[in-house]
Amino acid sequence: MTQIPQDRSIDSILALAFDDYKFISQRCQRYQTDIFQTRLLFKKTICLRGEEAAKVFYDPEKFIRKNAAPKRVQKTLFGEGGVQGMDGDPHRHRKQMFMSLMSDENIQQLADLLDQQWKAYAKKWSTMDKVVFFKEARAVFCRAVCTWAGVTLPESQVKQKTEDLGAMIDASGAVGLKHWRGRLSRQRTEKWIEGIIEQIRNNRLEIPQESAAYIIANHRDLEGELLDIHTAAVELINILRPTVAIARYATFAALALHEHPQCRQKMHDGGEEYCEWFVQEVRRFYPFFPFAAAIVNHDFDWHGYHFTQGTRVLLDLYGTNHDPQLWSNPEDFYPERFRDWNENRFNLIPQGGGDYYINHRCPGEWITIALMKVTLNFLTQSLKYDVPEQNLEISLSKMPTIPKSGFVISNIVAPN
Ligand code: HEM
Ligand code: MYR
Repeated sequence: MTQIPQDRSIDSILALAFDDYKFISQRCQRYQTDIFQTRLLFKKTICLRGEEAAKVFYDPEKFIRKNAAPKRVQKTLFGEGGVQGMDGDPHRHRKQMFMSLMSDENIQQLADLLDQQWKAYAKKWSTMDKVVFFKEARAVFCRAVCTWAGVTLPESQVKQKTEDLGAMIDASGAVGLKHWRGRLSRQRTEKWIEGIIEQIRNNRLEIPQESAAYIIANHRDLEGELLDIHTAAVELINILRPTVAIARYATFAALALHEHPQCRQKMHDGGEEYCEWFVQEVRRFYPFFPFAAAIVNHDFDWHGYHFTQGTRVLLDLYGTNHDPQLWSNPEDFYPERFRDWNENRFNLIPQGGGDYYINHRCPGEWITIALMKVTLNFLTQSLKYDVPEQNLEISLSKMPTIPKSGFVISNIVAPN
């Protein structure tokens, strides 16, 4: 057996562990390896990067997810009792519930709702001096997804609900006040959504049978039981929160258009195909979900290294998307790289890898791509705006990160 390279530079320093997108890849570079061992959050942790690593990481025989996410992430981002921490047949059954929402027609409906919201917001912005695009985008996505999912969202509550869904995301890698704000936002949101589930079950809220809220409220587990009300709420929030999270990619896309103005013309000339490359490049290039976590299910050997049952393993998603062995000039933003991309399930993994139905790969990846396309069409074909002087720096030691200014736009002209 080869000894797994050891990194002793830190021992469970939370800030470092959860606060740097380059944490894993820098050490891989330093030790000339795609695997090393360290201590994070007081536990021995193996860090992996790259396509081969992703292939083994997504073998459900070798890795499980129960208790893989730190409690602080469960209390804020994921919730407790949801699909992210499940394994085996119960996981597959729960995952099927999410995948059943992802038909082309359903996704198109959400895309249309988002387009309507963008255009309504553009009208409002045209009466304002300037707006912070990221903040506005969150409300746009929140309104669209609540309507789509069958979740009643009174006008008076849009601001609070948007902030709460956003705060859960912002808290996921944070410590201190931001973390506690995220916990509170989750508690408040769970209470709200539990009420919605209850209303659906008591026939006090009539919503379409194909909507997410209806399907989740009526989902039965492998024993034929309805989900308990808290778990149902956690899963419905697992639709709402990540859709609001797409506002971050929308902001990165707007930034990419600003920093690479030649892409606008290409978007116009290149149609659907170029737009798709652009979306993929935004998802590859910008830092968002840093790594996925799992636990070794039973002892096994891989590439001469020994993995011991119970060890926590992190797969570097951001690092794999920037792996020089997979991507030429990975630090360049270059949508055309997707013209002859050697596509497989383990090389472009901003939303996880492997199989949607069997693994923990994000079931919302098609929604994400569709909604980013709507956003790009809106930004390039409908909206006119200026980008004033501002601090657009993206800190890689903040998780999750966003351009410092939130991307301010001004002199906005809405489409007719
Ligand atoms: C899982 C990222 C959008 C629902 C995941 C995972 C990542 C991810 C990295 C975990 C992969 C793993 O553990 O192996 C993102 C990003 C998004 C996004 C960056 C864009 C903003 C969405 C959307 C939805 C969604 C739009 C639903 C409408 C979920 C669910 C899981 C998941 C339910 C858990 C799947 C499972 O455990 O089997 N996502 N996601 N996500 N995502 Fe997303
Ligand atoms: C979602 O809401 O599920 C999708 C987007 C959330 C991104 C959050 C990024 C930071 C996560 C840090 C902790 C990861 C622990 C496994």
